[in-house]
Amino acid sequence: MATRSKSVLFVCLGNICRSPIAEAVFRKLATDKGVVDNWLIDSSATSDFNTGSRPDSRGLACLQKHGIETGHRAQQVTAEDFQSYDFILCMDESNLSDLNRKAGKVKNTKAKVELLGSYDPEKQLIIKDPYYGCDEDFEKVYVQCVRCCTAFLEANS
Ligand code: WE7
Repeated sequence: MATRSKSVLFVCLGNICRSPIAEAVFRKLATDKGVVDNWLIDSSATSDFNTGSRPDSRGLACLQKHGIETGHRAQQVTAEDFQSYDFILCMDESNLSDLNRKAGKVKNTKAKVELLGSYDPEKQLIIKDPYYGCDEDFEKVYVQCVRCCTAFLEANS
């Protein structure tokens, strides 16, 4: 398989809570499987509100607890992303409608825009915004991301 022949962009509202966790988890899983060089992996926001920010400290603590680091800075999804990525995977119905509205303004879109939760073997479709939640809510996001990213990677290997 050629280098970075497949691509996935994880997306949530601000790119500081859920999508940086999903990105870091997917990169770890792909690394452990020895297939990380096949993938372009990134994460972005539907909103520009947090552009340039580091992930939420509670999310960083959660990742660190599981032995994962990230130096990600928040960025907003671009029109080009819909033309270049194979998959744009988001967290909730609000993300999905924002992304589909943005995609509708772009010519020659390639990306499959889907809920990351649609890959969950335990069928929890929505990965809820933990922004106003507690550490436990971030842990729940992490566990959902592990289940979904494992299944997504398996489905695209
Ligand atoms: C969030 C957020 C999240 C909510 N990350 N923010 Cl204050 C605001 C306004 C527009 C866009 C963004 Cl991103 C933010 C900051 C960052 N996960 N979740 N805001 C949120 C959650 C429930 C109800 C309302 C909001 C703004």
